[in-house]
Amino acid sequence: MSDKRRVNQSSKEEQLDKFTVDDQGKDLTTNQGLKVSEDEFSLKAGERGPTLMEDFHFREKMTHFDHERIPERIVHARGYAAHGEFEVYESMKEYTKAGFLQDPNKKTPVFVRFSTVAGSRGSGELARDARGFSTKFYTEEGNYDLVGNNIPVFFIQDAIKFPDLVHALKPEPHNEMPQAASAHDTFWDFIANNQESAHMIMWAMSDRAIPRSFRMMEGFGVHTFRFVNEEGRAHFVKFHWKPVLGTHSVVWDEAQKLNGKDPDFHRRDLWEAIENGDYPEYELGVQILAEEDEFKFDFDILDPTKLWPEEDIPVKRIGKMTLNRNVDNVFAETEQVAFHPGHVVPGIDFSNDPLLQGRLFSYTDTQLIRLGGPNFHELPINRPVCPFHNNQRDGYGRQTINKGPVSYHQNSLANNTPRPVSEAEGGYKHYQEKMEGHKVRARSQSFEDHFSQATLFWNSMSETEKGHIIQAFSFELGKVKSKSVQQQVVDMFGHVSNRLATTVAEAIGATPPQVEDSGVTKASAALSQLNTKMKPATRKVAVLIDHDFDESVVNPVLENLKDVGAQPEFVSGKLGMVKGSNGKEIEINHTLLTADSVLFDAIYIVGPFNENSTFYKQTLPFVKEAYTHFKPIGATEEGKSILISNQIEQGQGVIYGLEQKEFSEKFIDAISAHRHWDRQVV
Ligand code: HDE
Repeated sequence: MSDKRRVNQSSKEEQLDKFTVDDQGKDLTTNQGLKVSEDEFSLKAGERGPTLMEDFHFREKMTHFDHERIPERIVHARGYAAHGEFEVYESMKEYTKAGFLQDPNKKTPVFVRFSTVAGSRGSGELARDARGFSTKFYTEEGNYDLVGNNIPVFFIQDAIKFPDLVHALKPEPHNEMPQAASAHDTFWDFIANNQESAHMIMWAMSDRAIPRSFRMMEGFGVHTFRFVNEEGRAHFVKFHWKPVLGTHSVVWDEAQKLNGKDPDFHRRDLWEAIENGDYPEYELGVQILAEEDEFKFDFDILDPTKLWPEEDIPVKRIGKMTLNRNVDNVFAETEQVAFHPGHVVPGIDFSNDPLLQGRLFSYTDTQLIRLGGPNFHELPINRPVCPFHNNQRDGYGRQTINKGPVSYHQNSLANNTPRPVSEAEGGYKHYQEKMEGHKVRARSQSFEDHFSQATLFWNSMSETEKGHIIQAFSFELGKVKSKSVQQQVVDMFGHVSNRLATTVAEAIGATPPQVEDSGVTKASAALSQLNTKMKPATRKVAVLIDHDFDESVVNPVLENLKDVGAQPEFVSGKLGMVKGSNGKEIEINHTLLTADSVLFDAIYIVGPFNENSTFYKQTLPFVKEAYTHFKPIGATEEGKSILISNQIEQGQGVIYGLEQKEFSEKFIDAISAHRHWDRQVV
């Protein structure tokens, strides 16, 4: 058992321990347990002769290797996960009987996988894309999966269109380009011809699609679900995850550079935070709606292209999830975990959202091909922590040894066991919603307004965020080759905002839209990231430093940064130690060859600089790039020359020339602000 595991012992940890093996220090054997005496040379007929068939060790080793890969997920292939726990703040008894939402003293183990949607398993993590946010709660009543995204709405209203959407989004089949990108003809052709996507596209073109960190993004269950209480009374519910660090993003130029400098940027960020003990935290929020209020809104609550404005239906924060342990093995855990929105527990039920209804089929189906058969629930990461018994048998890779002759229901030989359990004893009972209607292939009229909430989103953005959305559209459509598709998209978004569509039309050489926008004037403050929490904690600060740095100034600043949880990392011309003016030694973490400004949240320019040195010459563009990405920059008296050479000393969020205490305060404020959008870009 590893040390990190001891910190967080839970029923799920104990279960995983039984399957966890440490090979270190052990003898090498075959899979049959036979000790192996030689693992470098195959068995040959003579030293220079052919390899022999009877070399079972070679055959076993090679065969296993040949079969190491499984199909990647058709969507959400690139993902990363961690273990943690969830605690509810107070009993939710009034609304739901779900066991894990009753007792504030109970900790429920969770496993969370974050992902991008479009890219392959090896793609860069900073793609402009929605992020998956899937949580498996290992409750005492069975596994509950909340399989959400970091965007609260979706592209389409009916699951039957999902294969079309994904075909259009994925690399084009004739040349398999572009990877992990929506900036191409088929995607935008789909959008223009399936205009229910308008609202989701507004989110996908916004900063939400390029998060700074998995730790700094919201999660949403997207669909309307149902809470059902002990008395059988139901409420509609929407689920939210609210990150304790706030919701923050990078800028698009930075995202593209990060994909080259560190395509693992998001997983590394999550992994390192957990290894450092900076456990990511998210509050679970719910919007609750009485059944009788179902028709009180100007949108249909079953329509997954609509959100419930938080100002109209407040988000009640009901608990907290903490991610506190990295996986031991990415394949066994992250890759083999199988989520399914249909994994529910008593007290949680579905709505008739036609997108959700289709998902309830797709997820098990996909695991059958991906994980190779119907026994994927036996994989350690997927096993519930409560017992499970039924008459399902056999299939590829079956591990359970079910005893006895009886594997059918009803029976007398085993006293009709395993037996169905009444609702009172915890048996799941579907909510008895009254249904009537004709069998039709149709979209409800109440799903036909595609633009009002897209405009609501646009209205809710700050000027900076609107600018980013315009840039994103101009980038994406700028990559589209078909003039007709470009024009169709401009015309479509004319319904959302004339200003948006006209500015984009100008940027891409299309004709401004000739349509009226939706006329919606409402805005929702909760949608703008400028209204999120601003904190310096876990922000990475590149300290550009060299020998003879002024310790009396620098040491207290470094202490102040650490006190608020910011993380200084030292960058210099060479690796090794640098010595301060009073002899203090600091170990350098990066050179300007191994680091880049895009890997940091803030820059502290210390120096001193020798103007002829390579370090100085490389520092100038490093700082300038951070400036153009609106990042906070602090400088010592010696570092000031870099600001002046780059002509950025007047910029917002550029801090220098103050006595130490005031400098620290202002610099920390600048770091908390995340980015300084009012800056003139040089
Ligand atoms: Fe998924 N989705 N999805 N999806 N989805 C999958 O299941 C599907 C949708 C989401 O980390 C697949 O195991 C259909 C909405 C996440 O392992 C597949 C439809 C939302 C993940 C599938 C949707 C999601 C998936 C592929 C339209 C946000 C990654 C691999 C009806 C609420 C889970 C897999 C993980 C994965 C089908 C739409 C979120 C093919 C048919 C809406 C986070 O089953």
